[in-house]
Amino acid sequence: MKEKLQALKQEALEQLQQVDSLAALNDLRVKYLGKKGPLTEILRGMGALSAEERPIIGQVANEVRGAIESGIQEKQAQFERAETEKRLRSETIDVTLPGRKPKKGAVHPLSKIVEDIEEIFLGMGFKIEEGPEVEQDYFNFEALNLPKNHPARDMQDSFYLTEELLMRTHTSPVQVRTMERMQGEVPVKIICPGRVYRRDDDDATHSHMFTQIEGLVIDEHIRMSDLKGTLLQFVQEMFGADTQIRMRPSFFPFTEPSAEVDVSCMICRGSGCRVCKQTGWLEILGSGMVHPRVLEMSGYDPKKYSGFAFGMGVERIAMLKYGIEDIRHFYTNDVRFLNQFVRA
Ligand code: 2U9
Repeated sequence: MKEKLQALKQEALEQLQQVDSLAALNDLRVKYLGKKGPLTEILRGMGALSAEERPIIGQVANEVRGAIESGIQEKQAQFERAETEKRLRSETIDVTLPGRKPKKGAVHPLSKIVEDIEEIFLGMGFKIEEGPEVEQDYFNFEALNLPKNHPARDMQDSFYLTEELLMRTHTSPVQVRTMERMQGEVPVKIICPGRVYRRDDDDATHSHMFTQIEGLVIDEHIRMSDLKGTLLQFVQEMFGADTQIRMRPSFFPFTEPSAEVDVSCMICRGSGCRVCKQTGWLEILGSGMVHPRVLEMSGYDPKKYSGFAFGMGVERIAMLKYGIEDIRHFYTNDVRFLNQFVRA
C-alpha cells in the first residue's frame, strides 16, 4: 500500500511538470485529488487494514495528498505570476509622454471686475449685501423718495410683473432692506452688487439688463468728504495710484446733495484721447449724501445720523478699462470674446 501511494505521488508530480495551462492544472487536480481519484479510493479501502497498519498508511496518504496539493498550489502561483507579468507588460504606461492639457474654464470678465471691486471695498471695511431681483414697488421706488406720481419713475421705464412687483431697476432696494433689518443700528457700511433691469432698447451702449454696484454708509457725522475720500481710494486701487477724481453737481431723488463723479481717463492718464473724447475725464459714478427722508423712512433719525451713497455700472467700467465697444459682448458669450480674458 505504501509503495502504491509513493508511486502515485511520483506519477502525479511528474505529470505536474508537464502541465502548461490553468485548465490542465485543474484537470490534474480533479484526476488525483477528486472524489473519484486514486487517492480517495485508497483512503476508502483503509477499512480493510489492520489496526497497526491503519495509522501508518493514513500518515503516508496524508503526506502524499499534501505533496500533490502543494505542488499544484506552487504551479498555480507560477501561472498567476506569469499572467500578472504579461498583463503589466501589455498595460505599461510611458510616463515620460507629454500629457494632454485639460481645457481650462475662466471667470467671466464681468464677474472678475465685480470680484475686484468687492475686494477693494472689503479692504475698506465694507460688507457685501445681496437681495432679490424681483422686487416690491415699495423697496425699489417708494422708500427711495420716488412716490407713485414721481416723474423719475418714467425716466427709468421698468419691467412690471404685477402692480406691486417689478424687476429691480437698481440695487438700491438692497440697501433699504438692510437698513430696515438693522433697525437704526450703526454703522451701516455695505456694497450691493447685482443685476438690474430697465426697459431700454438694446444697442452698443445700452442693455435692458446690466450689473450695478452701489454702496451705502450711515453713521454719526458722515460728511461729503468721507464720500470723496472713499471714492478716491477706490479709483486709485482700481485704476492706478495716480488716478484723480472730480465731482460735479447732479440730482437724484434719494440723495441731497448729489454729485456725478468723473475719473481721470485710465487710458491716456488725463492727456486726452478717443475714449475720453479729448476731455481727460470719464464719468463712471453717481453719488450723494443720503436724503433725510430716505434715512427717516427706513428707521434712521436724520438729526442724529447722516450717510453717503454711490452707484456705478460695472459693464461701463469694464468697457472703458478694456476698450470693449459693444455692451452686448458681455451677454452673447462668443468664446472669441471670452478667451481674451483667460489668463495663463
Ligand atoms: C439708498 C440711498 C441712496 C445710490 C446711488 C447713484 C447715485 C447713481 C447710477 C450710476 C450708474 C446708476 O448704474 S447706473 O446707471 N447710480 O448715480 N446711485 S447715489 O443711492 C442710494 C441708494 C440707496 C438707501
